[in-house]
Amino acid sequence: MSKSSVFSRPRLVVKKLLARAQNEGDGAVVRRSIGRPELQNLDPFLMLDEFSVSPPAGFPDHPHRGFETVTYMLQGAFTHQDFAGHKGTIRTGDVQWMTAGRGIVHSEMPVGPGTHKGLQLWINLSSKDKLVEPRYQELLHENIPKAEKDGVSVTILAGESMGVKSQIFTRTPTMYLDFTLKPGSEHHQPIPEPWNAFVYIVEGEGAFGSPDSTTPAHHCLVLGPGEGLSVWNKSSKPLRFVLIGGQPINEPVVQYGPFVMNTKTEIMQAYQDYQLGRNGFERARQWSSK
Ligand code: FJE
Ligand code: FE
Repeated sequence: MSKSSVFSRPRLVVKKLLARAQNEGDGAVVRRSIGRPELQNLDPFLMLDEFSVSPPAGFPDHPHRGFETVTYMLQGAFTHQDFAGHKGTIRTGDVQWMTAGRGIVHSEMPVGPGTHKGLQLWINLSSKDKLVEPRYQELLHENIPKAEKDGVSVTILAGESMGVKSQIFTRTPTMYLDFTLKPGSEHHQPIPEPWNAFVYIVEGEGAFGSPDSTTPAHHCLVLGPGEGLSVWNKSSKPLRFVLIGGQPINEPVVQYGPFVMNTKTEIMQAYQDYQLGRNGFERARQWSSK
């Protein structure tokens, strides 16, 4: 018998949701969990998409303002190009942490044949950070900290696990952990008490919060309050999932597609700035990706 939990107040699953495939961008397919009508946002998170894209599909030229996008490749490669001349390719295991701040216009397209897969997370910025200068943090797979113990391996994109810390700077305090559990293994991960947190299952199946009920891939599990998450892999196959947590911002969220601000007036301003090429969108009018 597996012990029930090492936490006196374990975080239990309060909401379970299947991320069904839907079309997005230009011919791309995404499984959206956070950001779908039943789960509009989980402060500070606005969206989590598991994307699956084969050329010529992709996410052609589009703007962002007021939040961060975190793109984590699971398979294949994606090239981004933006209106300020930034260009880069991320491959399996690499991560791009983009602070859109006051404004980015970019394209995100797969490179090479086959199916390209990954996760894109949108993290809100607090009102004081919404109009910061855009910034990129890009990490190659080999430079992302990892830890392993007793059949549990973890890649630490943000935050800390098993005594290992990420160097990514998160304007909104965030943890982003990618776990793989071998059959028969278990893990108990502390999560800061006031934070919201959720799990997205990438592969296999696991028991989350309590050992008696299991959940398969492509499900999102919202965690309730408590000290941390206990997880068990009681199946005969590896279990891979991401655990994402963040400090709530507790401010009003007004979203219009790729613009996320605090008020309707600010949204109208963002839309106008984009249309007219002002306040951070100066390069938007004459630019297009190659
Ligand atoms: C977007 C429609 C979109 N999920 N996952 C509307 F498709 C997008 C968008 C993405 C996206 C991009 C990648 Cl690389 C991965 C994604 C949606 O680009 F921003 C809006 N507003
Ligand atoms: Fe984008």
